Amino acid sequence: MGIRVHHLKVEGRVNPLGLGTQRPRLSWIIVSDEPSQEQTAYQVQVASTTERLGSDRPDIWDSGVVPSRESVLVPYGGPSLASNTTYHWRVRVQDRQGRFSDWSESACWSMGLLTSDEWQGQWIGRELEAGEVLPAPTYLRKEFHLDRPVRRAYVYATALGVYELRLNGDRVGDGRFAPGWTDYAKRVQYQTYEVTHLLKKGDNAFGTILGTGWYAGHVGMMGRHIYGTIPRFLMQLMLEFEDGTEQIITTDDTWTMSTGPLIYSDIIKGERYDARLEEPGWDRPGFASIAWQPVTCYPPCQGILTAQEDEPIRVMEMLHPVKMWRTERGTFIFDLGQNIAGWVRIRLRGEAGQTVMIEHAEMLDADGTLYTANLRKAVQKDIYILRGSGKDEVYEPRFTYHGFRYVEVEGADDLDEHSLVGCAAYSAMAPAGLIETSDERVNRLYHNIVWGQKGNFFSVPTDCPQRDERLGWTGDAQVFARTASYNMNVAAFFRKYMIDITDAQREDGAFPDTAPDAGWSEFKKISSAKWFAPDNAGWGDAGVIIPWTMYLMYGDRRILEDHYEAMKRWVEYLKRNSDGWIRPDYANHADWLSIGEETPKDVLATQYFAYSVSLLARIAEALGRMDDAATYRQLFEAINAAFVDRYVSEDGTITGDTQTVYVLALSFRMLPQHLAEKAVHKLLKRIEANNWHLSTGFLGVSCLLPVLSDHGHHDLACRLLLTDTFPSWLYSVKHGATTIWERWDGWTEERGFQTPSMNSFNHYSLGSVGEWMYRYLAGIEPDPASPGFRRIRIAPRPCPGLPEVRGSYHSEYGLISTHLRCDEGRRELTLQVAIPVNTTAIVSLPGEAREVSGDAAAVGLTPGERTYEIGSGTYGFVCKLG
Ligand code: RAM
Repeated sequence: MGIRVHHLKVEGRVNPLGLGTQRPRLSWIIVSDEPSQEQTAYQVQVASTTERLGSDRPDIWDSGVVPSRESVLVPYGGPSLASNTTYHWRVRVQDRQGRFSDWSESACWSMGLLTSDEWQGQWIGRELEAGEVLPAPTYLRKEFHLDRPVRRAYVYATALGVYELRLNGDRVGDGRFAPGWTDYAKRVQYQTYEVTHLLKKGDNAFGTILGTGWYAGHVGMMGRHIYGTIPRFLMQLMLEFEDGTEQIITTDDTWTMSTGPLIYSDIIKGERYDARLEEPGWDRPGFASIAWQPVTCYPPCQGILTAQEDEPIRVMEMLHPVKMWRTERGTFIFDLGQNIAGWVRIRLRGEAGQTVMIEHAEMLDADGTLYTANLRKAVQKDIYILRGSGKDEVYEPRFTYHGFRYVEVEGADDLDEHSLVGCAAYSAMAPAGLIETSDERVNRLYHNIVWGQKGNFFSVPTDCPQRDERLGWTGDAQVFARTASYNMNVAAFFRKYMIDITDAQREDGAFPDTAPDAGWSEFKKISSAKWFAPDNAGWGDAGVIIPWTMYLMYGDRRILEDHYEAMKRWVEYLKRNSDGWIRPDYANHADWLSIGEETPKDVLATQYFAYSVSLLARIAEALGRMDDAATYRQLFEAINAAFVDRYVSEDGTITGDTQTVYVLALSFRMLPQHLAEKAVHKLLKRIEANNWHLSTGFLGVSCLLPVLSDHGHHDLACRLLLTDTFPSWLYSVKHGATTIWERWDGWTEERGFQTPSMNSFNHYSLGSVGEWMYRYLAGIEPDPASPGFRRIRIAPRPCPGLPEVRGSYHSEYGLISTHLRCDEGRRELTLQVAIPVNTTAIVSLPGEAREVSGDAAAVGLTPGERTYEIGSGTYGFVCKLG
């Protein structure tokens, strides 16, 4: 078989609808049976129909044969793209021997509404009654008649609030919580749906359910009405008939509204649904809507309407209970066996008016009841009132979600294991990586990390899914971004989140604590001015760290370009707010939730200052802005000098003497060689003093194991990973955790549950060790000089106590995999490696290879390390260990 091209993507997504960019970037994956194969040229064609694409002359764009190795994020270079239009494309590539592949299958994308004046509809909704704290969602409907067959029908829709759109009784699309969370005063995302197949000649009807969502419902601990008080909906159906004529149907004053069975549905406060109030047929044509009222129309919204380009939230997994029992109170408790974010779908039967309460919790208390003390003001209860039809009734909530593993159902008769399933909902990111080792505890930890992501990547990266918080904390997101991108494809997710971050950037350049800011900065002023500074070290820095991480993992240069000015403003802000390059002792979160050691805030803030500056220098260089790069490199040196002068003694002690001060100074390369060696020694002393346990919090923990592995102490890194006594990662695993806990001591054998006011059991931050597992155990890493895994570093390190590790990662070029095995006496190591077409890798082994299968060229030998250069294909190495 020759070379083949498949898996075409546009802006990182398969056949995306409603793009907002004029220069979408195209990617494809190449496969071949031959080793060391690569692309030497490509040709892209774009046409308005698949027929024209198949013809000799595509009518939109033909790139011609372009000599190039680029196969990821190749910008479209044809004429400008039109609103509400579908484009079909295909690609073929030339291999090293000059042979062309066949044309790929065709793929497509469509453009959204590119200018605001194309929106012809009006925002519609319902005036709420005074005092409606948990207002009833609004039901909206509109009938329309089509007298000609339809060729193409696209809907563009959005809400200030959250909406579910239905057409002729069917749900349009499978997204939930549309339009997603942004700072609605600045931008509102709209969604694009193809609905041709849902329409019919004759009468049709739209139905929409509109809830408060983040816009008008409760957000975090800040209460409700953060962005506005009255939810509204905007929609536009663009029809193209077979006869070439067109028609637009929009939201306007001809729609009618009512309330329905949803009594309330609030992200933080749960849902109440009275099935007796259902009006069957309300979302179909021919419904007698006598009691329905005219809608209220509202002026255009303040924020710009922008195409949603990240994945929608969807129900991604369904979990069947692993256990169920009846309590003495007559309630039923179900255990899903996994802590998730989402809700349940439950089947019930009973009398009309019978009230069933479904309560959710992450843990059970010592007495076997649900542990809900950690929810603060969140209400994780959904209430369903039965229709009582004598038949099964299936219920699942709509505009609320919960963080839970256990479900208690009260008020229902005769439930069994099959009565409910857990629906895990998250932003629909494609899975990317996998780690499997010979130690089941490590595998569980790995899955807990992945579940931490599934439970929290919900339009924004939230800290937790259960208590009244669920905010887009920037610090959490930055420490976890690299792990997240190994686990799943988060390119589009973080592209969107970076816009949230820059939308929340203050005029003076300070990046926020949470994005969207969601009134947090105002709220914190009132609640605790001292503790919450606006520009927290390790939090605000997310505005630089996240784009850099996306560039490394996906080769996405545009995210650097788009946010370059914002990043510069952040660094300039830090400069202005430093004193002799030291960040003064101001309030910040420090090394949040560290255990037993407190890192001084000024030390940590100066370290992050240096880090942001060093990354900005690298970003400037990647963008070819050499003057800026030189300026920031110099600034980095100046900060380091000031840091050493102020905080580092000749014997390597850094002020604070915590694990984290050493870890960050080493990770951020702030120390000259002679002090770095001493600092490593001091770090070891701190770990030893803690009886070989970690003490790091959110910030220190992400760098702890990488620093140890990079400075000759990989065995200690492995030891910390495999420790299961308190505090450690495996401590929670040993005690049944299925997600990453917020605190090392969220629950301990001695003291049970801790600090209920802040004790989430689904908080991904301490799971940032996932990055180390991929980089050092599986040994899969992008080379920063050729980002996005175009050039790969393969350097798995044998881990004492972990004889076998398999790792894989779906890069934008294709699948990378490693399989490492050590024999019992740790005398010999075997490694299998596969890398995709159009990439190369440097494989580093801890010694000379005795056997090599595949065409690997030995390129280097340094003490204790042997390196090989490989092209695409599969390789095996057998290597003697020292
Ligand atoms: C809490 C959460 C969050 C953290 C902030 C500082 O609200 O633990 O994860 O980022 O504090």
